[in-house]
Amino acid sequence: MQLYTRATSSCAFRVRIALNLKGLTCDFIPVLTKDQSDEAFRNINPQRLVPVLVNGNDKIGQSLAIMEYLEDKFGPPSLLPRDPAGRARVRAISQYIVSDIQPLQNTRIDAQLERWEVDAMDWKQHWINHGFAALEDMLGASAGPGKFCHGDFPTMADCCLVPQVWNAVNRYSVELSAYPNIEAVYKECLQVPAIDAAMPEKQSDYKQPKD
Ligand SMILES: N[C@@H](CCC(=O)N[C@@H](CS)C(=O)NCC(=O)O)C(=O)O
Repeated sequence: MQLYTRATSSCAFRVRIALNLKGLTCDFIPVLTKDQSDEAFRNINPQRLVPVLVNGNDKIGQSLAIMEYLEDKFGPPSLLPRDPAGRARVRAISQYIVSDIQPLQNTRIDAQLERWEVDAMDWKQHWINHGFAALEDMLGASAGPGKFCHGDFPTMADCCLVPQVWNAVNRYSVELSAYPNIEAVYKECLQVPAIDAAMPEKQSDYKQPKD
């Protein structure tokens, strides 16, 4: 398998965690932001986004779709709980981060904010704090016992939470102590070797926080 990735891409970071948690080996192909608009990369992903996973004839974009593919294609450990309500909860947390929080910080948004002369840092802090307020409540409500987003094992929701929090803290100086549930799960996740190995700083193409 190959993963088109970038060390500081939070979306690729999700998939790196999922691969590690499932114990799957994969070659990483780093993609620079400036190369994503090239014709060559458009042939790999018409959306011009990372990540993209290639497994033989299967070529899959969108981090959630990739994680669901890994879940369907390969065996345990599973990134989803067994019960329908638990699976729905994990997917809801994941989708909230992937669809409602992260897109407002994306590179293409950045470029347009610059054209409109909007303070990008202020924008990002505002929308992350807005998203984290609800995420904090989601983690606190009906979670049942457990150290992670859902229960005592990392799930797809943790694969999404860790990169979003890493970005918030390391790039946008968001004060995590305002969100004790998020902070507790994040700290727990950092203790997991499979998650630690996926951190941006541990990647061969890590240079500086860019997107
Ligand atoms: N919903 C997509 C989002 C992918 C995405 O936004 N990737 C970012 C890096 S984290 C990217 O390639 N951004 C380039 C751009 O905004 O043009 C996913 O979950 O994979």
